[in-house]
Amino acid sequence: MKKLYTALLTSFDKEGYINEKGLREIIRFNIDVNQVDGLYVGGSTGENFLLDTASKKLIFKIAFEETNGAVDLIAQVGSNDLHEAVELAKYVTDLGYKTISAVTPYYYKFDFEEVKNYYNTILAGVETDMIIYSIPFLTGVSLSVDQFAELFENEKIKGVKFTAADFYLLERMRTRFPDKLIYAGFDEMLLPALSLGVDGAIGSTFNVNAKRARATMEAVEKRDLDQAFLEQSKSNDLIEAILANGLYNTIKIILQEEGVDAGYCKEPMKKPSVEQIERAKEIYRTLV
Ligand code: NGF
Repeated sequence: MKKLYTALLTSFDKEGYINEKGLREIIRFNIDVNQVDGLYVGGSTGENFLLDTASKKLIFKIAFEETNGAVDLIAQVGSNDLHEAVELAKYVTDLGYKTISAVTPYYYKFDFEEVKNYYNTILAGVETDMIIYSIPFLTGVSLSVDQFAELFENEKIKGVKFTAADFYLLERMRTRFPDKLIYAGFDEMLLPALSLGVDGAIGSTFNVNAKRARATMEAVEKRDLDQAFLEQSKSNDLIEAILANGLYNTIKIILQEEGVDAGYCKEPMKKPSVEQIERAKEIYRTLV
C-alpha cells in the first residue's frame, strides 16, 4: 500500500514564535481527519529553514509527543550547518524517531564528494534510516542516477523524497533501485509519479486535500486510469488556486476555516492581505 505523508506546517504567532497549541491541532487534524499515514516534520512546508536549532527541536518534540505512535514520522534534519544537522539527527533519534531525512546542502556550489560526505557525516552518529530530500528547484542541486547509486552505498540511506518534474530521471531511478523508497514531492504531479511506481507521496497540500490524494492512489492501485485522472484534475484545480493565492498562507487559512489554529507564517514570509484571506475562504468553500 502506498503511503501518504503530510508535510507538516508550523503554526506561528504574529511575532513568528511557535504556537504550540496550534501546531498540536494541525497534527491532530492530519491524524484524525486527514487520516494520513505519516508526517514529514521540519521540511520546507514547516518553514524549517527560517528557524533556529531550539525551535526545530521543539517542533520535533511536539510532533513526537502528539502523534504518540499513531502515524509514521520522518524528521528532516538537514542544514547547511553540518554540526546542526548532526546534532538534530542525534536529538530526534534520542526522542525515538526511526527515520530521518536531510535536504541536499544548498546555496554554495558543493561538489558531489561534499554532498556525499554531508550524508555520511549525519548518519555516522545514528542508527536511523535516511530519506534523501532532493528538491533541485529550491536547492540548485540535481543528482544523477549514478550519484544516487553512490549515496545508496550507505545502507542507512533507504530512499529519496523526489521533488522534481523530471519523469525520465524518476523512471530511471525506479528501474535501477527497485528496493529503495521513492516518495513523490510534487502534489500536482502525484498521478504521473504513481504511474512510475513511487512508494508514496509527501506534500504540503495534503494538509487540506489528503482524501482526494488518497483517492488518486486508490484509483491507480485499481488500474482505473480515468478515475485517477479525474481525481488528479480536481486536486489540480485546488492546487492551482492555492499556488496563485500564496501557498502556505492559503493552506493555513483553509485550516483556520476547519477550526484548526494554523496561525501565521514566519517573517520574512508575509502576513496574508485581506484579499488573500477572502480568496482563501472562497477556495475553502469549494472544498466543502
Ligand atoms: O512546498 C514545497 C516547496 N514543496 C512541497 C513538498 O515537496 C515539500 C509540495 O507539496 C515538502 O514536502 C516539505 O519539505 O515540506 C508543494 O508545496 C506542492 O506540490 C505545491 O507545489 O516547493
